[in-house]
Amino acid sequence: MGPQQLKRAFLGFDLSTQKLKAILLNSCLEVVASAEVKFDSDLPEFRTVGGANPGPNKNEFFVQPVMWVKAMDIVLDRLVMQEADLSTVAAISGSGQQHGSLYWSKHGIAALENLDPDKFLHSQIDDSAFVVNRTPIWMDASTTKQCVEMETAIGGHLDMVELTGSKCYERFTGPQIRKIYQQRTHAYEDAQRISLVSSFLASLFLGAVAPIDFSDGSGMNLLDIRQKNWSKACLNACAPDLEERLGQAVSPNAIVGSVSEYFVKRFSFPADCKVVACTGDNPSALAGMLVDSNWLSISLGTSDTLMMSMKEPLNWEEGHVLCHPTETDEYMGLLCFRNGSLVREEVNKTEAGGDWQKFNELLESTPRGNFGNMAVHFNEMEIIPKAKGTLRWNKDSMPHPADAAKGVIKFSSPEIEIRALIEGQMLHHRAVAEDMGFHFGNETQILATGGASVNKSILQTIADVFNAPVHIQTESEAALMGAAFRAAYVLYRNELSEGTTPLSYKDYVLSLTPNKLQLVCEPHKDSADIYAHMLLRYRDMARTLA
Ligand code: ADP
Ligand code: XUL
Repeated sequence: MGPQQLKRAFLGFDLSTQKLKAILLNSCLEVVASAEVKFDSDLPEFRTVGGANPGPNKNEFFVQPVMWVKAMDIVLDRLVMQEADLSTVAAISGSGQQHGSLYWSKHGIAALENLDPDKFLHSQIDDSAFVVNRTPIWMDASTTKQCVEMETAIGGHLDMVELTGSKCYERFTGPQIRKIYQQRTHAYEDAQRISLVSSFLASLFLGAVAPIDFSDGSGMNLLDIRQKNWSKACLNACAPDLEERLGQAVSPNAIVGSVSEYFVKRFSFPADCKVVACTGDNPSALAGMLVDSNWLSISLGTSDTLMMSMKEPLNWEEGHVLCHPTETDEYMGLLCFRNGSLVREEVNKTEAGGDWQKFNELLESTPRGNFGNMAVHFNEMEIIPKAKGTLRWNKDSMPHPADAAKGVIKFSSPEIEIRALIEGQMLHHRAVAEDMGFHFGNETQILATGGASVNKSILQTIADVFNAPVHIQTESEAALMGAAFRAAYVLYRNELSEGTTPLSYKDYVLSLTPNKLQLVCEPHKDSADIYAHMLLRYRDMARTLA
């Protein structure tokens, strides 16, 4: 590395459900600064709960996009207050919660292209920048009708799976766009461009609407994941003149341009600082994990997600196959469970006064298997299976229709409630992963990331239920790290002289920084027996609710 390269830094962002976080890495990919803005507490004027606003109708959830713009103003100021030297940032990339869609007005695009460095972003990219100022996000499950219509139009759900890697899911962007087109036709017609949350993040830095990348684009039911371009059949099934609103999709390994003058003048970014295509939070987390194919990644954020690499796209009837964020001829499998941290938080509040330490003491004070007490908590409509409700069974409950559906009203103690919740969640994740064909064997290793991965008692339950060792990384926020690593890697590839074979993403990152994996929990010897039996019972419970 030359002296100039030694002074270079890389900036990553994660615009997730509950917060916007930034991280600055030096040329050895070590963290030198970070800052975050939590939507509920730092921006109370938007009245979000867990980063989202419930909509007027059932199963609707949205965000006012200007909240995210304001968060960007604040997070950049917080980085500057830490004396982060932004004049050395050679490349930026980002991760965004998947599926959400933003609808740019003509005025909004003009504002983005002509930002005045003396003013905040949010005073220029305000409500009028978007024709829909209640942007639907991934928690929205209100588009069942549009899902059916899109699948029918292209020949059924199996064709949708074959083309786009997923059957139609309510939160996926295609059905969401179709709902806007049907219910707010004028707004759709006025929308000049449509961004995903990730490409919106890139757009802010670029000073122009940035392209959508293949990997996050795979969460829309619109992209042909093999051809890596928009499927005409899906576009036609969704809304008219959609291709011009989406723009051409690009590889996640693309540089989409340099930062706009606004960032050069206001924050002293170098004028040639590159903006690397931003991607979805789950692909970005996979990029941040740097692990082999025998690893199952479990992200415990607002949603719980399971991720794995795939050489070939399998046709999963449930779950999702996405274009891989770094190995562009490969794929990734993704299972998303909606009832993750927010349910754990709620039970923590009612059973342990909101104190995680107490929650853990109670969890640890009960034996594995919980005396046969088990629970399913689908507080909001779950994604797989599509079911809502709570069900508790004790050791005597039987999978007979009358008895099963009723279950037990409440368990006899907080510790039993807590263990039933955590074991139930993890049994659910394991059952679905197995149904998708993921094989758990002696070689299986688990990497846990996301907010709840700091909780060792929860991780021990994961090790036991999955009967596999659980590891964490020193930096628990894989999506954020993935964003900054990708910025560095894509710049490296771009600067290679012609004819040189680039290192793979993983080899490049690991040549600069070791993967700081830490083994935190190993399964207990009796786990395989205990949970094999519970897994069968769990399947009966989930079937009862579905
Ligand atoms: P997202 O990326 O979806 O915005 P995070 O990955 O930041 O979310 O995770 C946030 C969640 O982490 C919170 O909802 C909170 O419940 C959970 N969390 C934070 N600390 C703990 C803890 N000690 N034990 C369990 N969960 C925790
Ligand atoms: C994935 C999904 C969520 C969001 C928010 O399909 O809906 O994981 O990406 O994290």
